[in-house]
Amino acid sequence: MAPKLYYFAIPGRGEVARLLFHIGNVQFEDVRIDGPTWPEQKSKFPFGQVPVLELDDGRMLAQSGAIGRYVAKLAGLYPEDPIQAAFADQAVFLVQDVWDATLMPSFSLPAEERAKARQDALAGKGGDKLKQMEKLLEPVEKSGGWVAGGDKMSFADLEIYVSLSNLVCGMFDGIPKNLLDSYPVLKAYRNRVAQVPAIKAFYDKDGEGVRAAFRPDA
Ligand SMILES: N[C@@H](CCC(=O)N[C@@H](CS)C(=O)NCC(=O)O)C(=O)O
Repeated sequence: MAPKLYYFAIPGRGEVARLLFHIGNVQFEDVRIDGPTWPEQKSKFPFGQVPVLELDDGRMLAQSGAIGRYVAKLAGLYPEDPIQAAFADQAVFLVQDVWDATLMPSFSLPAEERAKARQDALAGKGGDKLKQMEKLLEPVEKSGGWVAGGDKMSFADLEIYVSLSNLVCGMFDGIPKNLLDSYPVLKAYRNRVAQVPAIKAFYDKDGEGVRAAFRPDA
């Protein structure tokens, strides 16, 4: 049996694994949970959350970071060199910092206060984190290379690409769709990753709605 990836239909935290399976040409079942059926399904997952990868022996692997690294190894997108793997992780943890500074605090607020909280975050700590990401990616973008170093795209490039695309996909009030115009390095890098043929092919097939923001030059 091919592994089953459980997540909602949105890109969210499930998209990196979906892309890794696709790029690596590794068989999997993309189980897209229908929102209204979630409450009755929640308890079958280890921590009551998704993404979860059900392995062929029935074991359930939770946590997007663990799933991403496992599937990256299957797909050949996990750096073999330990230092490159560490730089890949450095970038992924910075992605988490960006997310924590721009969006996470707003989720605990009432819906009508979220847009303002996100705008304030972008003007403060969230914007600072995005600038740090620009600094990290500037030499990468200049050389046309990849964030772990070496000459090969890794799962960390996908993590950055997916998180930037998620950020501007229109799902989060207060985060403008043209946010990356203010971060030209991030914009250029995101667009370059989006042009990788296997990634472009994925969104040529499944690039409607919020996934339009994952296309090249979105
Ligand atoms: N640390 C977990 C967080 C997972 C998480 O927050 N999942 C959300 C969707 S993005 C979820 O399952 N929400 C439904 C719920 O908590 O009931 C990961 O990275 O996988």
